[in-house]
Amino acid sequence: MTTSQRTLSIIKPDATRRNITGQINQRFESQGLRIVAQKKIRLSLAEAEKFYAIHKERPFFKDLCAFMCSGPIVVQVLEGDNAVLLNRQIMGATNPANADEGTIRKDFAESIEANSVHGSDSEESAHSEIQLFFSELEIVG
Ligand code: IDP
Ligand code: MG
Repeated sequence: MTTSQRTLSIIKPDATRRNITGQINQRFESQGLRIVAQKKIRLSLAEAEKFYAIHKERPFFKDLCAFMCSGPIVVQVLEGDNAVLLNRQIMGATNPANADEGTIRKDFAESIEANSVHGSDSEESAHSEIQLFFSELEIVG
């Protein structure tokens, strides 16, 4: 059974810096995800801390938030069948050393922190993460 879903994706500062947002978007589009909202923004430290609040006790939290503010990011809503899981597969494992061949993180990530993309990990987090960045009027399916 297939279910159309939406998920939040972020192209992180390491990727915008290297001018590879188009190459990353090509991975989504060629594998069945549609970009139904997209904008380039720069996060404040407070916004990065809010977005990654779930990780606030982790040792890498401070560095991660500083990294996410270090340059522009592209936030986007991806839509398609099983979009949450499909996007996680297209992204690959958090640590590029463990990522499968042909995934975005395997091919583009610089490190476990600067790993080029974020993708929601469940339908619930997709819903709240999309609301954090987009109004319904900005999402055009
Ligand atoms: P995910 O992005 O694959 O869902 P999470 O465990 O949710 O991975 O971690 C969020 C982000 O925090 C990762 O994408 C990565 O940028 C960073 N991160 C995760 N683990 C580490 C680590 O051990 N060292 C440094 N940064 C990390
Ligand atoms: Mg995560």
